[in-house]
Parts: sequence; C-alpha cells; structure tokens
Amino acid sequence: IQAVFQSDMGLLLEQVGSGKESLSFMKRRIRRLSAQWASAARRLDDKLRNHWREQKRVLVHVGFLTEESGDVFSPKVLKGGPLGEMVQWADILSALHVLGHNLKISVSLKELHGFVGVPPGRGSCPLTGPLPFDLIYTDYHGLQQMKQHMGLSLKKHKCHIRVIDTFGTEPAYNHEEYATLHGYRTNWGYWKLRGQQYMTMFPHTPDNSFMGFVAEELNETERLNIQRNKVNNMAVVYGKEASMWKGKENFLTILHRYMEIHGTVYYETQRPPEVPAFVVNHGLLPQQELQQLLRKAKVFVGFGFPYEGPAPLEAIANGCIFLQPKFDPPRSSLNHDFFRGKPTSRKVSSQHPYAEQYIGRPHVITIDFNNSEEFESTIREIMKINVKPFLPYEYTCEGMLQRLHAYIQNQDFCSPQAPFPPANASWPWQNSKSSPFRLQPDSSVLTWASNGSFFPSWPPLSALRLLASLEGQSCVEACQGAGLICEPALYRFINIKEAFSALHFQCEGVESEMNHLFPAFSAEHAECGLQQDPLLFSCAGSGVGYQRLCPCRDYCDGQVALCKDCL
Ligand code: U2F
Repeated sequence: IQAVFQSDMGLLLEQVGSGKESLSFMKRRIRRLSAQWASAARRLDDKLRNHWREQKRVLVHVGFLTEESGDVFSPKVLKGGPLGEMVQWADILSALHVLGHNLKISVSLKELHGFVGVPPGRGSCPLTGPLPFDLIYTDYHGLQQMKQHMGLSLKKHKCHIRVIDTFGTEPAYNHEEYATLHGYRTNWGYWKLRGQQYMTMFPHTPDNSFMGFVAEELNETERLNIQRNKVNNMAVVYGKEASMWKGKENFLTILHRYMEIHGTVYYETQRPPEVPAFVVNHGLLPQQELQQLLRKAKVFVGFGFPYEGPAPLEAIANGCIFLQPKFDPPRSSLNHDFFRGKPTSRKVSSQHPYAEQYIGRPHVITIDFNNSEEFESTIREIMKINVKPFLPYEYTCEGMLQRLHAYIQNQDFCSPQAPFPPANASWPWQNSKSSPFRLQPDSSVLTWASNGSFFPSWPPLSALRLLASLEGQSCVEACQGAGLICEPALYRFINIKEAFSALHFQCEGVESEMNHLFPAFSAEHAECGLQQDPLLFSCAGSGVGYQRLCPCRDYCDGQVALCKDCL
C-alpha cells in the first residue's frame, strides 16, 4: 500500500489516550504544532512527487511512560522535570502519522500485549507467528519489556526495532561479549542491535541514526515582529528546576548589572531560595507562553544543566542568543556522574554541543564561565549585536519528515549485509586486481572507482569517501576535519586490504580481530587490522598508535543525516 500524507491530527490525538500529565503535555504539543506539520507535509509531498512511499505497519511502545517501568517522568511534568523526552515522542508520533503510516501506540504492557498478540496474564508467552509490524519504535525500558514478554522471539524480530535513545549508544557498548571483555559494560548497552537502530535526540555520533524533534517555525511577519520587539536588556535563564540555579549567584549578580533577568522555575508556594529576589520568576510556563517570553528576550543563559535539551533550539529559533558554559575538560561517562553508566564515551564539550558546533556564533556563544571578566564582557557584547531567528532545517517539521521518510524507506537491518569479505580475501567483486578506490583530482580523499550502483547500499556507495585518521584520532573527527561525516553503513566496503594500499599503508601483516577501532593501521608493527565483527564497526573511538580507516560521506546543508545522493 502507498502511504498518503495526512494532515489532520484528529485520529492521532485519539490514539494517544489520556489519564497522565505526560500524555496531556504531548497532546497539547501535537495540537499546537499541527498547522506547522500540515504545511511541511504539503511541501515535502511536492518535493517527493514521483517517489513511491510504502505504508508501514508501525508500533510505537513508549517504555518510559509505562507504570511497569515506574513512570518517573509523568508526575514531574508540571513540576519542572524533564520534558525533552516528551517533546521528542510527541514529534515522532506526529511525523509518523503525517507520513501516513499505519500507527499503533502503546504506553502500557497491556496495550503492548494486545498489539503483539500475546495474551495478558502471567508468565511469558513468546510470539510465535509473524510479527504484525514492520517497525517498532521504543526505548530502552520498552526493549526490556519486550524481551520479558515476547521471550525468545524478540531475537527473531530484532531487526524491526528502533530504540529512541537520547544520549546515544556506541558500538563498543552495544556488543555484549566485547563490552564485558573490554570494560564497556553498562546497564543500558549490550543489546547487540545495529548501531543505527539507536536513534538520538541530536546528531551525537554518526554510529546512531539522528531522529531529532522539531522547534516552532516562524513566518516572515513573525520574524520581523520579533526583531522589532526584542528587548535588549532582557535575559531568560535556562532551567525550570530550582536545583539548576544553585550556586549561580555570582553570574546572576553580574548579569543583573546589565539586564532584567527572567526565569521559569517551578515553585509550589514560595520563591525557591536558589532564585534571587531580583529575578522575575514566571513559574513553569506552558510551552506556548515560554515561546512568547523568548520572543522578547535578547539572551537565553545556560548555567550548565540540563544537558542537550530542546530549549536552546527554541530560544535561538525565537531570535535569542544562547550563552552557555564551555566544559574544560569535557564531561563524559568516564569523568562525570550524570553521564556515568550511559553507553557512550562521547565527550560533551559544553552544555549544548550541538548548539556550539552546528550553530555557533552569532546565535550561540560558548565561553568559560569561571572567568567573570569574560562573562561580563560577553554580556556587553550581546547587548550590541543583532541576530535573526534561526532554526536549522533538520529541526523544522519538513526536515524531520524528510529524514524519517528516508530512514523508513531505506534503512534495512533485516536483509543479510553482503558483501562482507573474509579477512584474507582480496578485492572480491571485480575481476581486476586494481584498487576499488580512486583519488579525485584536487582532493586527498579517495572515492569509489566505479559508480557503485551495483551494490545495494544506503547511503549509496557513490557517497563513500575513504580516508585515514591521524594517529590517535577517531573517525568522527577525521571525517569532520575534511568537511564530511563518518558513515558506519559504509564500513563493510572499506574493510579490505585494498583500502590500506589505496591509502599507501605498507602492511607487514594483516590480521582480523574483534576491535572497535578496526579497520586500522598500527604504526608500531606496521600491522593492518581488519574488523572481524560487523557489529563493531564504529565511527567513535580512538587509540594511541592507531590510524583508523574511515568511511566518510558528504551531507546536505542543514540535514547532516542525509548525503546528497541519499534521497
Ligand atoms: C533535557 O531535558 P529537559 O526537559 O530538562 O530540557 P529543556 O531544554 O529544559 O526543556 C524541554 C522543554 O521544556 C519546555 C520547553 C522545552 O521544549 O519548551 N518548557 C516549558 O514548557 N515550560 C517552561 O517553563 C520551560 C521549558 C533533555 F531534553 C533530556 O533528554 C535530558 O534527560 C535532560 C537532562 O540532561 O535534559
């Protein structure tokens, strides 16, 4: 069946159900953004004119909202607790619905049982017949529940699953035996899904797929009005929970010398002691009213927590400058409590690395907050500069629809992934002994010699750009350095001896090993290491003495998840 764009949200709102604050929050959001989704759908429909879009049977099981997982988020919706996750799930549901897929939603075990055909009751009764869904979107809690309640059959149906995973999961943590042997074991990882079955909130690591969410979009009149009505000396502080303000008196005092400070901190009866008297505290606001406040404010100030939430994008979209602290040294699961136990060793360089790296000045200013003079001079600078509202395309409704559409129609984790050459095979797909790579004129990057169209692959092989990292560098960094992005789906094409010779590495020996840094060249013994287990292909990761082989690709302006040949 062909999927048809759907702009009426009525059916979706019915399906979401009620009875929980979290569901009401999501429904309010779906309603509020419905016009924006509808016009995005029209635009994308125009662009995709001739594309056949297969309608998929989709189950969305939101594990963290189930009573069985403790549902710690719902009671905090009106009290300053995390809303980012709900923002994202509301947008995922909206996007799937608008794309016209056949959607079922579950927020309890009972509903899950109903949908996957397992009768409610005690014990686990494995699903034996075919899975009645093409795709299942869930989270780590939901995955656990499905394992318990679908029993062994989960293994059989694993390739249909997508895990919404805020901070991301790196391949070394995802591979159970490898993680256990090499110290990457956590409470979350070890499911042995393909890395790109995990979908993140920001494009954290290319090892995962970037799902994202959306922010409010403005029309031309609104943009002009915002720019006209900006209040130069008005600041909003990022942080809806009093604890996020703790110990910040110093900055607040400096900021207050120049600006009127507003906050949206939740409180019950009295002003929380962490929030000084000179701050205009509005209490936790509905999303819509927060937007109004951001439209007037000149600057949105982060004090270090929460990490990587949606609010800074909303602020920037409403014409604020986002001022945030740099983390030096960067924080990660290796050195910081909040990230400890998360299945990634990604280094978080500031409160919001996406804002820092993908948006940057003039919309985002990242500085050392320990330096009060720099903080103060930056405030003065901010009062002088004018910025326009800005929203990266990937965070617009059209951008999210385009990306999700591309994933749904192209990502396939169920078919066997040929070709994966055995360690000692030489270039196996052509009769010629010559290298499959060619150096493009004026470039240090190798590209695939033939057009590659005869290898089923998405992203297509034509997007592949091969390069070697510097010693001790990850492929994330190496590709970035060349203005490209690492593409794990293309590793299987470069895990061959010929890739080393194309890059002029002289291998004294070639070995094949389970090592998340491989394929890589080890300078010490001039050893070339090939990857033995495709599950360990990883863009993240670096090791002293290793120069890694990296499959990079280009990306569309404002849509890093998609290469230029991807659509
Ligand atoms: C992040 O979670 P948070 O929910 O704390 O992230 P924020 O960026 O603060 O805001 C999320 C939403 O809350 C809304 C605002 C944002 O869309 O419009 N909001 C509001 O409705 N009223 C207000 O007065 C203030 C904000 C992240 F998203 C999570 O994944 C992490 O778990 C968490 C911890 O790092 O940070």
